[in-house]
Amino acid sequence: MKVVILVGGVGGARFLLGVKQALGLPATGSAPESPHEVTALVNTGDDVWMHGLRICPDLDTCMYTLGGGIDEERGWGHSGETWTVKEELAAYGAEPTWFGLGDKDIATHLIRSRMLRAGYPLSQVTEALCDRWQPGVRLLPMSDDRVETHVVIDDPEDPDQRKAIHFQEWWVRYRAEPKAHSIIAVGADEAKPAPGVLDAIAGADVVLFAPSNPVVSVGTTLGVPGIRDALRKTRAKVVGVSPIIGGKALRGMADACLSAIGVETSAEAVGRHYGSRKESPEGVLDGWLVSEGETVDVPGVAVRDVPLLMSDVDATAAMVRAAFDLAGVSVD
Ligand code: FO1
Repeated sequence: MKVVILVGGVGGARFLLGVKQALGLPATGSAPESPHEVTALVNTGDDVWMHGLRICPDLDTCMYTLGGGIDEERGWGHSGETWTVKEELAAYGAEPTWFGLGDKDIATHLIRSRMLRAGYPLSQVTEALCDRWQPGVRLLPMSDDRVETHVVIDDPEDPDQRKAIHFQEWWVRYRAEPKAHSIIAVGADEAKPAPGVLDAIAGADVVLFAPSNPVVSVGTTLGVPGIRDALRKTRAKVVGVSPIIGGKALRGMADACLSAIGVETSAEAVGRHYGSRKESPEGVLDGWLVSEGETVDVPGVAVRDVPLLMSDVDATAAMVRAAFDLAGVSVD
């Protein structure tokens, strides 16, 4: 079975672990004999140049998580990490000092930055890095072109002014506290889907939206010209998993982002925001998995409620099986 999943970072990576288990794939490493093909379309709007290095948080989080190298408790970066270079940079007063660059993680960014400067596209860089990590799924950046999420906030130095800061500064330095007046994916309009993205969607047997941030992760990917149309055209069913449980965003900053685009923090509002493929002109969903006990109505979309907490891989795999079922596909 060909499965395509739109993912962001931490939540997306955990969801991919469940996809692998639901398909009987080993947790880490790849299984070339498996009849299943899994392609993750990964958000790159969080990507950022720092200290001369290109950082791709969502791609790296998926690669380390599926490759067995993630720091479980942080959800990003390497396990067993040290921070010597970060301390040295701080000793020089080299900004930004608020971003945690681990020593092992820096090796990834050095290789990526060198390959990008040599002219390799991000998708080929990712393939090269994954050769070591063997995530067992194909990790495709949504685009090889630079798309960066920026957030418009009140200028802390001058509250009468507004300024746009990079998503990483808003999320890491300011903990998403300053109200986001608007969120802009800079470069999205000129971006093209990375090679293989549109073919993967067209050839899929099922497409899933991980319970990632519907604005700055799945939303950014949907904003790459061509991807939304491909999702509306594919013969595969498209089933999303709500990132909102009981009106609360599980992790991260989904509610702060949703209010920036005027969408209420509820499974129903997010489902309607994605929209029905059949009934709305821009809609992309056929199915919507919401949390057990929630009654949600999304016109033109089949809604099912199941336990949605990704408390462990078994729980996540159960969610994935429910999504497959809702899409009318079965693994065996
Ligand atoms: N998140 C933090 O909260 N603090 C950090 O210092 C931090 C550093 C970092 C370095 C590399 C990387 O790949 C991710 C990193 N993240 C950090 C996580 C990152 O900001 C978020 O995971 C994504 O951008 C949102 O999904």
